[in-house]
Amino acid sequence: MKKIIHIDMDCFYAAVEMRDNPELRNLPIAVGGNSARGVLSTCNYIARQFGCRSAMPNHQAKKLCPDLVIVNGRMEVYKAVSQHIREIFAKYTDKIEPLSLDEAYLDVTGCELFSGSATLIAQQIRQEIFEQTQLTASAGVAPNKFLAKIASDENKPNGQCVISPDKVATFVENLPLQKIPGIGPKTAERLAKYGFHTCKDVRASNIAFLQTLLGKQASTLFHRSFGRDDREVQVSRVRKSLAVERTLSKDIVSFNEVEHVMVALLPKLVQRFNKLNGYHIAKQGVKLKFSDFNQTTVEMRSQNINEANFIELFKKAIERANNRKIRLVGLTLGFGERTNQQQTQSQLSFPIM
Ligand code: TTP
Ligand code: MG
Repeated sequence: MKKIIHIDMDCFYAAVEMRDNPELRNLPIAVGGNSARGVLSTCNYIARQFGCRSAMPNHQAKKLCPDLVIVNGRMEVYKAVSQHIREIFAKYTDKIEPLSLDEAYLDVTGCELFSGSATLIAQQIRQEIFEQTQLTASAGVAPNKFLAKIASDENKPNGQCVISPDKVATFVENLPLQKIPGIGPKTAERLAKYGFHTCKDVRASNIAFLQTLLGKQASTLFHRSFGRDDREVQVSRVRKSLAVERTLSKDIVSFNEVEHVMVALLPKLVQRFNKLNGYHIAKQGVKLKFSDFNQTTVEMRSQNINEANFIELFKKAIERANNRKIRLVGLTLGFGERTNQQQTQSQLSFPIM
């Protein structure tokens, strides 16, 4: 039986801003860009009471909460804090899988501290994070990754939740399906139409029927509904690239349509890149998949995320369409050897979303 801790910082970017600017502490605040197209990266818990959420357009958030203070993000500070909390994790275990700047799985199965009590280890890690960074974290403690992740959300902010092996069955039974990572709102809605609301409903069904609704996802959902997850904590490897792509609901043909999709994908690429720590860009690339399922990629050297470069690359890629329609549009970044100087350059040369 494994002991997994999932740690997740509370309203991370916003918490850092409140820490560094005490005037903001009792106000509803959000972190985001100031551009007209801007969306919130996150917001503090005061703003959440008004309904503000991550990824919400600025103007919509302002409507819900007219006093909302939107501050610019400072990625370099968030990255430094992220590095700091990872150093704290490393004191407890070397089996650490970071999921983003503010979130990680820790496997503490072999850890002898506190007579091996994962509950007390999690408590201690959160306390150490608070003492060293003045920021709060929440934790989930469970026998596997899936349950630990759900648990860390249960008592947010500044709380923790333990699902001991004997509690797994009861916890999972009444778990709403949309709480399961990987089950998005649309999938949950589809499942609900067939009477699947909680894990109990899924358990009473079978993989074959679930497959007709979910395809490949069915078997995972079936196992999760019994609280089963045998995925190991993956100690992170060096990344060579990052890609975001979109399969279109309807095939497209024109360059303008491709450009339109690119504009929608770009903030996602920037956001995913911002969440990585210590990578510097060496290449930009694009990908098109055609209606016959063949695909083409074009790339160029680049040290930052440059919109004009993507446009040039798509112009080249679309020349290869030969009357085929386009079913998928993708953007990629290739990473090179890390040097501190280049890293700083690339961080400064694109907007923080
Ligand atoms: P989360 O852990 O999802 O959110 P959070 O830490 O702000 O709030 P919570 O207390 O619910 O955990 O994401 C961590 C950071 O990642 C968040 O502070 C900002 C950034 N982020 C974005 O930039 N865009 C997004 O859509 C999301 C979800 C997060
Ligand atoms: Mg968080």
